[in-house]
Amino acid sequence: MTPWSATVLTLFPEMFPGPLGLSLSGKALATGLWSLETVNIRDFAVDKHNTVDDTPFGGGPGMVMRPDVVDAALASVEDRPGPVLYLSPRGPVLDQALSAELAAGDGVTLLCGRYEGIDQRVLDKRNIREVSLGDFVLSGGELAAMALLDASLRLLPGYMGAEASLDEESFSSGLLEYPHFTRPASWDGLDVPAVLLSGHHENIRAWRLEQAERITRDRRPDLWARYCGQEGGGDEIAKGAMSAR
Ligand code: 4GY
Repeated sequence: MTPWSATVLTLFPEMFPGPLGLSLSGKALATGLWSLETVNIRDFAVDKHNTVDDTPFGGGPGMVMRPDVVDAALASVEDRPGPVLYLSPRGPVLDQALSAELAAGDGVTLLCGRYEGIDQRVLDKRNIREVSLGDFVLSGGELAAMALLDASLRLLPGYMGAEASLDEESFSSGLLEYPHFTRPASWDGLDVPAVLLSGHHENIRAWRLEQAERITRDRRPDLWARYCGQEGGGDEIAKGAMSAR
């Protein structure tokens, strides 16, 4: 089968696969569930010094990535499947819905900026979507690209071991996760909630839903409001999401 295709345009291809080469994502890469191609933007430089940046028009600090170089790099991967995304704090924030949408497609191309960013004309000409991880500034898009990839990769069919299930976790339900416990049942004078030892699956499901709702209400009023406004009643969604394996 064709692997899910990740293409990353970067000035630092040596950063990849990085952490994505380890653990489940590394296994999935090795077994061909997904493929990774890095494109070194510097390979598309046109002068003898392989220049990729230049000073900003209008003045100010730092350097800007040259439109001709970045455009040539993008032209070299035009036939890759999926959308082209530019990792930038200016974009809408990545969420589980976009991660799932990307995972359901054939792949993604990620454009990683450095310095002060990329000449706006390339982004405009190619109508490139921007996606943000949140309201902070990284030194470059690479770490954000890895995080975005990780969030989609783990949703690929066949990524998880048989015992692990995604559909009762945080965000598939619109709720934050309920608390988790493992052995020993009593540790350091702290006991695991008795209901979890009861073997009463309906009570366990109800307790977990109640906990997830309380934590979401207390910590993330924005998620709580959305959850309460969900079509067809939150109960059904939550019940499905919280159902025992
Ligand atoms: N936050 N979410 C982010 C970022 C680095 C200079 C523009 C973020 O996604 N990416 O901070 N990226 C900057 C580096 C060019 C992107």
